[in-house]
Amino acid sequence: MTGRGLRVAAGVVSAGVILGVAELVAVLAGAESAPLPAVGDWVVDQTPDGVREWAIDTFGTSDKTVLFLIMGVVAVVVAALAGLVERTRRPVGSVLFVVFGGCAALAALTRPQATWTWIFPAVLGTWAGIIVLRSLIRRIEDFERAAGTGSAPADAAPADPAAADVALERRIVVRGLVIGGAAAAGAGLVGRLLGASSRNVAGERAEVTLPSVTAPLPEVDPGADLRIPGLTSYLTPNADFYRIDTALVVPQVSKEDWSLRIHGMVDREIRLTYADLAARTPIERLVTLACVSNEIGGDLIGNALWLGYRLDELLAEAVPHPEADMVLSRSKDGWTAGSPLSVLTDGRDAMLAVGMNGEALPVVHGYPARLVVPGLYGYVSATKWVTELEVTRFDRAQAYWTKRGWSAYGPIKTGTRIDVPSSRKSLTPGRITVAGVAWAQHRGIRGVEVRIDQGEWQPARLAVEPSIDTWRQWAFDWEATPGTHTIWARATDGAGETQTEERRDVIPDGATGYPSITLQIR
Ligand SMILES: Nc1nc2c(c(=O)[nH]1)N[C@H]1C(S)=C(S)[C@@H](COP(=O)(O)O)O[C@H]1N2
Ligand SMILES: [Mo]
Repeated sequence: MTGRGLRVAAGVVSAGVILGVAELVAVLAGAESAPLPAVGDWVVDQTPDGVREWAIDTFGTSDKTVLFLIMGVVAVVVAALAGLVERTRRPVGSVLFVVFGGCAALAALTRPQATWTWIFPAVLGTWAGIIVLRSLIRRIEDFERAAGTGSAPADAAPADPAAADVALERRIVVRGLVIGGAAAAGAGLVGRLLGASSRNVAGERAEVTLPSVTAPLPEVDPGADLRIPGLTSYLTPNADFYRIDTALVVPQVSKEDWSLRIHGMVDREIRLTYADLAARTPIERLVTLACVSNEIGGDLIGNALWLGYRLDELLAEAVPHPEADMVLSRSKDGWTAGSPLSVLTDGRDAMLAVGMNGEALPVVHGYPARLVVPGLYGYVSATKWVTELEVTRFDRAQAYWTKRGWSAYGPIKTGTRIDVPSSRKSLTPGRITVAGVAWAQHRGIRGVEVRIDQGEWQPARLAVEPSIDTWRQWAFDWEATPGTHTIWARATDGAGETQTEERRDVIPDGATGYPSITLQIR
């Protein structure tokens, strides 16, 4: 390896030391305070809407992985550069580390849940990285002098570099690189493992016994599932439930530390602990959650049995002021949603949920507590890891996505999806069952119709609807004829309103338009 190659390696190893040591310090300070998650979170916050949508469009739910990959590449390039420019007497590379380390510390400080201790991972990591960089560069300069290359001052270079010296100096550098690299990897790994085990709440969650409900729901009517192969099941198992959130590191909130504060425009501020919930009466409800970013035909929608506590009761105890019209819910990681106070208190089963399909909430779905509001898209209602309800007004407060161009109000639009048949299957003429799900949460589904090509709209048969707050399965038997056919579907809600045909994108308040599939029959 030449002096250049060794310098690049020295830069990368030292940057590794920064990140590794930072991970170790973050065990004490908090996982999200480490440079990668802190900068990643900051980038997510600052990304302009256009870029954000492009990223979500292009990478879908792997957008977080892509972000970390890009940050990794940037880190390696900056580190290599720092190694190349560092000199014992002109520590330009170290200065570069200080600048980037400082940015990481600032990014950590701007996180909503940050305390001042959040600067320590980046600061101590950078300090360790610079020590390693300086010591490696000293050895590389010795090597460069011995090899008679590089920019080491000529007066210090031996007049006649002996080949043996060069080999020896190189070995010293390589040994330093290996030790530094091992230390970086070791610190990073230990930091990650310790961090994961010390804060991880998966174990505690597994031990939770949900409260029993005095008025349990009857078993879900088997008629809710048409049992057609390929058709989405009425209840979505937790493991298959879509996940959407801005959290790069899943918040780990212990029920022992959790509390919910209801404050703002209220007569009586309330703080509830998890233990306090035991004295309250829980309810159990079937509710279909949907994401405003769900495209026509998309799968960002799922149905579960939620167990929780009525929000109207909780809010009534706080006594909201008559001028208040919004509840700004806030999560442990600082995300916010703004829900109309009127919707939360109009008698529908808006709840502070602690259970999902008979288990404690999965950690990614908001353990220990989240909001579930029938009829509102998740971005304006379904706050996971919820810790605060601030009673306020729409003209005073803006929630996370509203600041980024999405509508302040997000009632769920009536929609439907065609699940079967799959257009990838080879299909032959004869009877084919077309089936899917339709939803109009809190209004219910009165009908679904299907149209083949430019034919008449024909009614589909409907599964049992156990609750107007959930989706409803439908099916249509079609006598398929040879050729290429396009099949359309549309739903009508419980109020008799049919979904609009007009195709609109998900931003600002949800996609519209009829779903369709095109099939080859032969
Ligand atoms: N803390 C937090 N809660 C959140 C979000 C988030 O980014 N952070 N995203 C919301 C959005 S946009 C949706 S669609 C739902 C998704 O809930 P799920 O991941 O349990 O399906 O959570 C909502 N709650
Ligand atoms: Mo969403």
